[in-house]
Amino acid sequence: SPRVLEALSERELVVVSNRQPYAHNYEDDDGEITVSRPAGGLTAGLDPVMQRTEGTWIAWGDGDADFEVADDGRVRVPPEDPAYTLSRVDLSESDLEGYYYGYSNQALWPLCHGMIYPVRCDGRDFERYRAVNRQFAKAVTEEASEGSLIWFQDYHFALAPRIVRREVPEALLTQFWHIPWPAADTFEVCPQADPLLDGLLANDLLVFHIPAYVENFLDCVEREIPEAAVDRDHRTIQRNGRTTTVRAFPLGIDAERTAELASESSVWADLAGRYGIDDVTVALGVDRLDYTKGIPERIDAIERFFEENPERRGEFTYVQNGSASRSEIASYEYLQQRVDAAIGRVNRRFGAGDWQPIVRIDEMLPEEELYALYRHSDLALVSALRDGMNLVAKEYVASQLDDDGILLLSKFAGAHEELGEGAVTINPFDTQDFAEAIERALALSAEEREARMATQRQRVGEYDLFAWMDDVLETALDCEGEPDLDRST
Ligand code: GDG
Repeated sequence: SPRVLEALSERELVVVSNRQPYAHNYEDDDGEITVSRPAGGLTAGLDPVMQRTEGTWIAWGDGDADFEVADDGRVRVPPEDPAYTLSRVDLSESDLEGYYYGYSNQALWPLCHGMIYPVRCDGRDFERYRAVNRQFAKAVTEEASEGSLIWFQDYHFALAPRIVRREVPEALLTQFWHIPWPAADTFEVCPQADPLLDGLLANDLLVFHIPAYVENFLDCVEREIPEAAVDRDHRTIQRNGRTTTVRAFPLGIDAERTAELASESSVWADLAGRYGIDDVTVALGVDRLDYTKGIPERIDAIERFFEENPERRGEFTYVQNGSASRSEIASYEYLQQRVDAAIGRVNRRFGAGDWQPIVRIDEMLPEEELYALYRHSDLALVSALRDGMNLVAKEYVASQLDDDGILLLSKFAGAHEELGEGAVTINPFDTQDFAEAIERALALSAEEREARMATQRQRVGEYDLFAWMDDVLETALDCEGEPDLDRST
């Protein structure tokens, strides 16, 4: 909005995220440098804002790959038309192990998804996490002044706001938490609960995807920090004379761009031929291979579906697109083996001739192919056991230019809040009902499919990435004076 852009022309915007918006890679053979484009939704969405406001982006990055400006880790981006500064924080192997693979992904990730079994809150990892948060905070304070708006992304930086607050007390601090916040009796297993909450409460504004996570967060503060005054009506927390406002704004996607990509259907024929899915009904799953996404549960439901609907064999294929993720961690390696074994089992059991019940695409697809797949899939299966939002659900909807697909959506994904109306809702833990839901979805009439998808597509188009960004930034600006208590949910 004009107000946000005007405000940001007067104060510097500093974004802090683990992943960097531009990566510079040396080509091995000729020593030439290639630059990869912004990866993924939020990064791609923030990039134009950064370009217009001349901000600074701080992220983990390999200092060796710098060009143009070396030594201090700073680079001007985008390379062809430099508009803002990318400042990279160089991390050692042991930093990464403790901070990223350790505390972020073995303590906070499972904990916030309510999965206690894989949680490892090792105090040593936490010390690395703290040290890396200090390193990022230092990079922030080198850039920021009292007037800056500092925007932390995600669970990698729960401690940095407190450190920054000490150095620049009057800066405006905000954080977006991309994953769920768990119930208080889950969070309390964490031995570092207090410093984590203390770090987050240094923000003026803390944003989650949906109201349930806000409520959980307020419960945790009430339970763990008795001296904090939690105002349930206004969703604010007062402590030591400072206020933290806590809000829910569900992250959106660039729906217009998605529709453009999906309309580019020339790649479909080639892709469908390559994977042998040209003349079958296609159900699609797209996930990082993560135990929160409910992939084995989905394959069990597919197996049950073929068991109970033998007439579907030979004419229905489930396509699983998923690249390996965080493989260094044992629970991820185990998941990958489990998924491989399950797919092998179903394909051996039902496969016949050229037809495969499950087609596995384990490479990272170029965007135009992913969007062709979205557009041409008859069903999308999103079966997360817990998911902060799940952008795949929104990307599928925004790609349905003919309003003829159906989204099967777990009620445990944040996206269900907005897309539940129109989706076929599933509980991924209920294999029998999940299998029947696939059959129910296939039986819907064209009119019914169209009505459901049109409702969803309207929502995703209206509350898109840019509407979301406006809400977050405007609310952050409001936090400076009296918070505007009416704007959000
Ligand atoms: C976290 C939260 C929250 C996947 N395969 C390919 C590919 N992708 C892209 C998708 C999508 C993204 O990866 C995955 O986003 P999700 O939202 O589904 O999941 P997480 O990675 O777990 O993200 C989640 C999100 O943060 C944002 O706040 O929604 O709840 O867990 O954009 O398109 N992209 C391409 N090829 C692939 O093969 N090009």
